[in-house]
Amino acid sequence: MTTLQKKDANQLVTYDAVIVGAGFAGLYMLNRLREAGLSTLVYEAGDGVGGVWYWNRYPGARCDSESIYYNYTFSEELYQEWTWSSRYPGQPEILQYLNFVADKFDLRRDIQFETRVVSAHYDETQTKWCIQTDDGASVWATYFISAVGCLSAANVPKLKGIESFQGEWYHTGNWPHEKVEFTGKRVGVIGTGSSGIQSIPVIAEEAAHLMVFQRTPQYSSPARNHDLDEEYVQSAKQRFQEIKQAMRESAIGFPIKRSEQSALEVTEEERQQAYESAWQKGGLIFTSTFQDLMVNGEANDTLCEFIRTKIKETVQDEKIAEMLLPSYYFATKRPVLDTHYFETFNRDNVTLVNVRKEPIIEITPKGLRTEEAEYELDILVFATGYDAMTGPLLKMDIRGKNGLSLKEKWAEGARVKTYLGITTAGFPNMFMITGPESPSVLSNMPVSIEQHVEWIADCIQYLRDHGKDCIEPKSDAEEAWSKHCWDVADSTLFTKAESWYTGANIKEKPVGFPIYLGGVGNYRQICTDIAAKGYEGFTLQ
Ligand code: N01
Repeated sequence: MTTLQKKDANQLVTYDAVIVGAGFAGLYMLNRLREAGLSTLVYEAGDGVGGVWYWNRYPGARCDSESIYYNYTFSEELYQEWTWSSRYPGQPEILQYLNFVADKFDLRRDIQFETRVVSAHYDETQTKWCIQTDDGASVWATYFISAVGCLSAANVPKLKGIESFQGEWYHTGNWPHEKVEFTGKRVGVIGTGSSGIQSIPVIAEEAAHLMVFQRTPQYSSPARNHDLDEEYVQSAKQRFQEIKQAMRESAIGFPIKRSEQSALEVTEEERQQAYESAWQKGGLIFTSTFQDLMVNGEANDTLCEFIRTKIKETVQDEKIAEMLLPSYYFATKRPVLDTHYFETFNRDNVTLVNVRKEPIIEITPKGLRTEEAEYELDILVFATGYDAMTGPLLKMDIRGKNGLSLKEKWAEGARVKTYLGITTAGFPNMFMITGPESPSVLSNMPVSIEQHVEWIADCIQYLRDHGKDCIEPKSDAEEAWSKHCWDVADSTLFTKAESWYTGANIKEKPVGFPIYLGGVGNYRQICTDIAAKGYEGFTLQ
């Protein structure tokens, strides 16, 4: 559905702003900049809007933020017009929502679909970005804005022999638009993160046999999804302003109050009651049950043990239950919500393989070989995650002043460096929506996206009002922000696990912690204060 004519390579058009990506972030950024009167173009690789919700069509794909909070809040009219059907929105419904938004605000006419940005180079003499796309065309833009998301660079492990596989294989983040037929098939799923755990119970229902190749067992708890009743929906709509404000001022973008008690200062019975109540309610609420779960290993262990007991109670075969017991600190890898995940291992047509104990050696024409056996498969599903946060940005060849590439800049130290997670020194007039070192993936994404979009739009307005051509963070401000970001993370348990949060899931990637954990509300205040001080820490020219 390409609505814009692709530009001829010799016909260089100049835009005020070019945005990469037409998901939650790109759509709202476009709307804001258009309202401000900027000529704006969005490039989108897919043939429709939706971002991650366009690509992630795997069976069982569903968001585990509750639907009444997984919305834009910039338009009350939009909030009132749209009605979700279930507690957690399924992928098809989120995609419908984003299409509804695109139609309501007439966004498609400024989006060029089926076009991937391959490079963006800053030209110091023109103080503009030259952006090149995979159709060989180039355009100029004053502002280059990434809305590529944090989880859009799929990680397909480089396994020997993949090209020889005679069956079909898919990555969950690049799933076909047509239904994949599992009936009567021998299916293998590699990976037990959110995508694996959502898809495994659904595939098991259909497949003749399902092999689950697990490297690290996960703490997963019941989502307890259900249809929403009319009264609940109406009550949320009536409380729009209250919900909006509470999300914006909260710790992680949800209007949830965290307990002020330590898990270690209550009795064993009180602690079990708190965990049982959270387990029965469902949702990502465990870390709110006590204030010290993410900073105190002993406190965290009490929750880990609670969930391990639940797994043992659910899985009938003791040996399989044992294989499914996680041992890292809860939530230091992204906690998972499921619908009948552990119950799935009670089925006769499901086999669990521990690939930590018997590592995968290669993919063969017939299936997959570990150090102990060859497993014959018709379909192989890679639920193996993403090169997160920096991966989507570094897929593009982004070069700032003096030809410095972003890849080189972020490879030079052990850690990524940004100022506020929105900008990075040496790359003037480049903005990253939910970039590394912002709250991003450890917050409710639409809330964080709106905050960044509004901050960026206000910043551009400020530059225009003050006759400035460009903005760039100072190196010392960036150093201080990156250090602060790391110090906050390192005072928690989050840095103690090997996870995609730290980059440990990608072999050649420097390990760090490019997520700001200081809280969504606090972070918003920091960004607002910096803007109010005339963009403190930035050079404006
Ligand atoms: O990816 P993951 P995901 N051999 O990285 C394993 C969001 N999301 O797509 O833990 C064998 O979490 C890997 O093992 P290990 C959400 O933020 C949200 O599931 O590295 N195994 C792990 O088990 C989520 O966290 C929703 O040892 C290999 C799995 O693959 C994020 O996206 C739904 C391997 C990858 O898990 C990513 O989730 C879906 C190898 N070579 C996603 N390489 C909802 O809102 C990797 N693994 C519900």
